[in-house]
Amino acid sequence: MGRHPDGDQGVRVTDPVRLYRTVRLIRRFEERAIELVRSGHVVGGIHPYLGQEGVAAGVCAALRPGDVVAGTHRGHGHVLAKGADPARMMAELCGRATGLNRGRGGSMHAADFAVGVLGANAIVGAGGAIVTGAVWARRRRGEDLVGVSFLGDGAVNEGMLLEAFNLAALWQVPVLFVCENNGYATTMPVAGAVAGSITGRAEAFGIPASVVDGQDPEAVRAATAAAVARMRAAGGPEFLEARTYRFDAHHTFEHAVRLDYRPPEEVARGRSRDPVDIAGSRLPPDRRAEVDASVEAELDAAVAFALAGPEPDPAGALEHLYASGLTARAGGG
Ligand SMILES: Cc1ncc(C[n+]2csc(CCOP(=O)(O)OP(=O)(O)O)c2C)c(N)n1
Repeated sequence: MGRHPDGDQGVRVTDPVRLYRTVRLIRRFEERAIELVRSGHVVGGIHPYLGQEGVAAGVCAALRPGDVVAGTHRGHGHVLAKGADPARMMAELCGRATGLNRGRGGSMHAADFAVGVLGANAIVGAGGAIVTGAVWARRRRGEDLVGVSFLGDGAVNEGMLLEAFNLAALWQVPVLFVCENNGYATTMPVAGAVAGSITGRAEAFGIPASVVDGQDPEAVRAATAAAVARMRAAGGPEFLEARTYRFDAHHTFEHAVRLDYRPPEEVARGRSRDPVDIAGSRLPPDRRAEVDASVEAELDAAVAFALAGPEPDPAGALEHLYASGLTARAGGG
């Protein structure tokens, strides 16, 4: 992450200013993206990451540029925290040719290999298998890296994730599985879906597991740094359950169709522990105001860049489907 106009140079990754800036950037990016959903520029809606920013920011602050991450359907924060350009990410959400993936991935499939983002992913639990395979293959080629799979509490009941645990443990692949336990999978509470415990899933495969306060970005950074240091030394996987809360809807469709599945007192309690304020309280007020202004300027430019970008040419719809240079043809044969 070397693009922050905010004095990134020479700032250590543990710098509270940098951590706060990432949390604040994700918060305001999401709020801007919701405005663009409402104005019709983002078609189909998004899964807002509001409230969970401390997890992506804390985890990615403990990684190296060459490490890789796989995100989820609620993945904007993961992509931004690992260092993707917010302007190109916003353009991707708007389906523009200037987007990270030429506007073909959109909100749930944004990827940026240049900064180690293997992709957000609409398939619940898929990221665990993708990142385990990618890290295993690249380490066999002699590369020194670790990986992170972000996943929701809903993913812990997916067979694919358990298969990934098995191979990561068996082959000692250094992947940190980060479960963002926000209490719900869509409208299903964890207590109604998860037998046993979340950490117990990983422990059953001999994967060391711990729990962290996901609303405190510095606590997440410290827990990740400790896990990653053990993984780099010993090689095997680890599991981190970050207890967090989703401040907004499961998906922006809920803004139109109000669903009644979270008691108002619970929502108020969840929102009272805001990662933006927790990280911001560690900065002098004037420094926090400077960061806020610089984030706002960066996002003004990002939205302008996104809306100025052309839409992809429909004539190229079948390009970029195959990696080997093969081209697709419309119709059979
Ligand atoms: C394999 C699979 N099953 C079901 C779905 C539909 N689906 C989309 S999001 C979601 C809930 C996921 O909950 P969780 O993993 O807790 O993440 P959260 O939405 O809370 O961030 C489901 C079931 C899907 N996308 N993929």
